[in-house]
Parts: sequence; structure tokens; C-alpha cells
Amino acid sequence: MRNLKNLHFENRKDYFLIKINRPKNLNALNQKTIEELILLFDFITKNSVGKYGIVITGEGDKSFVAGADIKEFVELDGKSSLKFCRNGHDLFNKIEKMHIPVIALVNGYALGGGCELSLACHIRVATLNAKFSQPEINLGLIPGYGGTQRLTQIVGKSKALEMMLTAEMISAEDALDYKLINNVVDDIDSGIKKVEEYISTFKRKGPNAIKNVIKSVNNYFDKDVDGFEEEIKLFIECVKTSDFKEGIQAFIEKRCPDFKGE
Ligand code: DAK
Repeated sequence: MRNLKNLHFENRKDYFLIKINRPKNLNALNQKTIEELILLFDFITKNSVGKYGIVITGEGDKSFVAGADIKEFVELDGKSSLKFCRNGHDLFNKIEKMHIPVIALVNGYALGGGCELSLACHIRVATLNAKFSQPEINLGLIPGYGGTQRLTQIVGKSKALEMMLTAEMISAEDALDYKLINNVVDDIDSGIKKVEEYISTFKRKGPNAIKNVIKSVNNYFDKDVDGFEEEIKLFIECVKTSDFKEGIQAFIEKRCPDFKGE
């Protein structure tokens, strides 16, 4: 993907690395960045052979994403905010539904829309200087990119309400305690090491099973879907793959499976 103004995109061995690249604005998510992310995730969806995950982080050592770009909201009205909401929801739903795992490597502020971006990812690794908050209430708003739903799903009603009603910033260690994140690491270098460990683990699994675990877990939160019934269908889908046969054969032969995604 070329011509990305606000994103740094790297095609690394086994995974894609995306950096939100507006360090002068603490990587605040303006509409242009959201549009670029939508295009990029569409591109990745069609070009992910040989990739086992996507890592999103922020440029610089201070901020993952310090929120939606507040400077764009000066003239916000009902009509424009609907468009903003839809764009953000489209992007974050896309991320949540990706067929390969998406990991947020939170390296500093994850505020408002930044916290919401991390919540849409499947795994969250945070550096010790990370700070999480949903401070929209300070602007007379509520989270507008799915945060009221995903934060509640992830940390439960009490903590979600506390975070959204107080706007307090919480440390990486508190976020771990709340189960908002999966791991805390010292700094960005250990963060990259940690996410690469995840990627190499995912590489050893069957891609169809990975995809169907993500789908099935997402179904739990979809009120229009019977997650149990869907699980049966997704299970049977896995049973029909060559990878399943390979998994069983490898177990019997006491060797590592060689999954091909078929
Ligand atoms: N938007 C725009 N610019 C931002 C920004 C943001 N969210 N956060 C920081 N910046 C800019 C600052 O304005 C400053 O720019 P200059 O003044 O140098 O031009 C530069 O980044 C460096 O920031 P500071 O000088 O403030 O840095 P400090 O270290 O002193 O402070 C800070 C760091 C993170 C504590 C502070 O920058 C801060 O409080 N930032 C704002 C945090 C925040 O409230 N974020 C927004 C959360 S609310 C919607 C959907 C979603 C949302 C809204 C609407 N619709 C669908 C309509 C979501 C809203 C949010 O995300």
C-alpha cells in the first residue's frame, strides 16, 4: 500500500506492522487516518498469505493514540457526527472481525478513540508508560467508536462505568489488573519481542481454526446470533479441512503439525 500519509506500514516477516504516524499530535485519530486505516485493512484482508497477525502501535515513545482529533470537532453537528461515528464503527468492526489476530502494542497514551482502537484488537500488550482512559465525558460526550460496548465486554460493567464516568487515566499495571490488557512489558523493544512471540505461536496453528475462534468468540457478543449453534457450524467447517487431518495425524505420529491453511 502506497501513499499513506498518516500511517507507517511495514510488511515484516510473518506479520504486518502498522504505526499511527502523527507524533506531533500524539497520534490523534483524525478522519484521514481513519480512512487510511479502512483502506489498509481492506488491503490486508486480500493480501495476507504468509502473515499470521497484524500489530498496531503508535509512532514515537509517548503515545499510542491520544484520542480522536479534538481539533476536528470544532464544527461538529448531528449530521457530521453521524458520518464520523459510522466511519469509526466501520473501521473498528473490521478490525474486530479480521481473520488473523490483531495485536495492539500500546506504547503510551491510549485515550478516548485510542483506547477504543485497542479494545477492537484481539490482544493488547502495553508498555509500562501506557495510560488508558475514556475521557469523552470531559468534552460533554460519550465514547463514539464502540467504547461503551467493548469496554463493558472486556472489563465488566462496574469498571467500565467507573472509567467512563470519572475519565480517570489508569496505568498499565491497573489495566492488567482490570484484565483490560493481556501483558505489560518494560518498553517498546520488549513489546516487539512479546508480540513476535504471539505471532510465532499463531504461525504454528491452523489458519482456519484461528479464523473460526475469532468468529466464534465475536458471536458471543452478537445479540442476533446464537453463538452455540454457530459454534457447531464453525466446528464442522474446521473438521472438513485438511489441516484437521494433519493435526490428528501429527498427534498420532508424535510430531508438530504442518498446517497449510487448507
Ligand atoms: N486531538 C488533537 N490534538 C491532540 C490530541 C487530540 N486528542 N491530544 C494531543 N494533541 C496535540 C496537542 O494539542 C499538542 O498540539 P500542539 O499544541 O503542540 O499543536 C500536541 O498534541 C502535544 O500535546 P500536549 O502538548 O498536550 O502534550 P502533553 O504531554 O502536555 O499532554 C495529554 C499529553 C495526552 C495529557 C494531552 O495532550 C491531552 O490531554 N490530550 C487530549 C486527550 C483527550 O482528551 N483525548 C480525546 C479523548 S475523547 C466521535 C467519535 C469518537 C470520539 C469523539 C467523537 N464522533 C463519532 C463524532 C472520541 C473522542 C475522544 O477520543
